[in-house]
Amino acid sequence: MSSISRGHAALAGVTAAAVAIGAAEPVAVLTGPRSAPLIAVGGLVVDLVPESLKHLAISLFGTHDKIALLIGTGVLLAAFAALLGVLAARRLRIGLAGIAAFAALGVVAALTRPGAGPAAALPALVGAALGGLTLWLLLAGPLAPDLWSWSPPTPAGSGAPAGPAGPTAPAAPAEPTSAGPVGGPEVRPGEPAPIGARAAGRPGERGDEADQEGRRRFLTGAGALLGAAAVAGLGGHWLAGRRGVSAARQSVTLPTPSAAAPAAPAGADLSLAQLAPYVTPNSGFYRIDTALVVPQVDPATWRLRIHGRVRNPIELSFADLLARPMVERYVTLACVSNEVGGDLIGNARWLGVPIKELLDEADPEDGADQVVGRSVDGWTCGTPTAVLRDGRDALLAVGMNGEPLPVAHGFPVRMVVPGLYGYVSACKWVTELELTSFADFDAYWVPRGWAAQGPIKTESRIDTPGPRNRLTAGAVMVAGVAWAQHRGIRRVEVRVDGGLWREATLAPTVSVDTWVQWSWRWDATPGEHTLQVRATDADGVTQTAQRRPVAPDGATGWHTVKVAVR
Ligand SMILES: Nc1nc2c(c(=O)[nH]1)N[C@H]1C(S)=C(S)[C@@H](COP(=O)(O)O)O[C@H]1N2
Ligand SMILES: [Mo]
Repeated sequence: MSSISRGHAALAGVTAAAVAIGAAEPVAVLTGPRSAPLIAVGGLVVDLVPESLKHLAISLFGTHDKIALLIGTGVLLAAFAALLGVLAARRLRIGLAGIAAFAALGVVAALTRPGAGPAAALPALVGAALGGLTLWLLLAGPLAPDLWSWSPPTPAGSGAPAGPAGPTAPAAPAEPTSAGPVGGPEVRPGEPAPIGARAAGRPGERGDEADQEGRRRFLTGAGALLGAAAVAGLGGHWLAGRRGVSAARQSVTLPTPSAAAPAAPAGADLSLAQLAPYVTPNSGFYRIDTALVVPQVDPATWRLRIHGRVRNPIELSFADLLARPMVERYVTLACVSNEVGGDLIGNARWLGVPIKELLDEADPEDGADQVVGRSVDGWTCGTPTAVLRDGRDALLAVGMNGEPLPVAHGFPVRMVVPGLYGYVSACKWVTELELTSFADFDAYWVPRGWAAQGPIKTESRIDTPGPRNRLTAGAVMVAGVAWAQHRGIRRVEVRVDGGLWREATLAPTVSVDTWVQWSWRWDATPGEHTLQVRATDADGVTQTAQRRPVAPDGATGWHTVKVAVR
């Protein structure tokens, strides 16, 4: 048994891990943020979630679980590192082997990220080398308290191990305690002495002062290394941010559209508190993607390839794209993971080039019924070729509400297709449109249990009143939004307590491609009430009451809100 306490050994392990992760960050500034070990492994986890754990994928799909994933990974890593430190205090080789195993995982994850070059292995390798060095320094090198014959006293009366012997120390004697004999552990012949025990077998040679000096040196060293790891990690993170594309985004001047969006008609926005505004501001627009770090795509080097089963492959630069006639359109984007009543939906004014014109030039072969949009980070979506060519305003968008696309929303170029859920149409950071067939290729979410075809379902939502509002009897404005992109909304109805359906007033809207606000004046009576809403699309099809989950192709059911009136 080592004379290093488990706590100190665990601290050595955690310090080594922190140094490994921290040192990798500045390297990742050069090799790309997705090659940083935590991000690379996290990304691998996101992509590899097996079908049997589909519910997990579903929750990842629809929510902002990225931070939770990274924090969870960090906590797990710290626990492993602590354990590794304890093992390494007995046999340094075990610790180094553990670091090598983690490095291998980091290297594999970084190299298998789409678009990764061999340099992506560097952050994990450099991190592992410095992590290993740290472990040696603290447990066997100049910072190791290997001459200790002292360890913190255990509670009075306990000369026994402070806790159950771990699996790492079967039948090993307790750590030396103040009550126990001063001296080193027995070393069986043929076994190398545990680290930290080498010089500890000579009782009486060292006094308390030297022990405390060794302990101080170890803790100071660990603290300094942790500090250096934090500086390297945060500094690297900061540098990576400076290498981002926000400056490039700021210097983009959007062209004037040759076909401007029709002005939103007066009254399209009822401007009620709690009611979603007709146009969603960029800052409040929902964000859904699998990217653990937002891709930073430099417009100066951006290229779009239109290739695959086409007679005339095309390659465009950002300048080429901006030089083409641009149209501006309001389109309401929706996520397939939006629950009934949910807010994964937003309406924006998009500026871009009609995809139809580019496809006409590329001249797809017959049978190439799928256009696969591919993002710089390898994410893919599959859109029916026919939908992109049927005359709707499917855009390669560069502008959102009068600004260049925000980086998180796909800068410099993304797809926007009215009528289809985002996962089959709205590729952000798009760099490729590949013509293929649905029979030949499954895009990102399809093998993960989501439908290959994703037309948006007719839905409606009550925004006001909310379940927590204090309502008083009398006139209450009930209002919300309804959408059936590219078909349009014909009618919205509201009912109270399962009574008769009452027709709501529809606000004017720009086109069939956006949501519409609706309102209904309710003469509220005291008591508990249930409000429900349903929409009918322009084809005359009424939203179904049947409650279905978001997977595989979008939730259905009537949004229901319970309110109390005094
Ligand atoms: N590159 C990339 N594009 C993507 C995704 C993604 O994970 N990666 N997610 C899609 C999904 S599921 C939706 S709903 C929309 C959301 O777009 P937004 O984040 O701009 O609202 O982006 C789509 N485009
Ligand atoms: Mo989505």
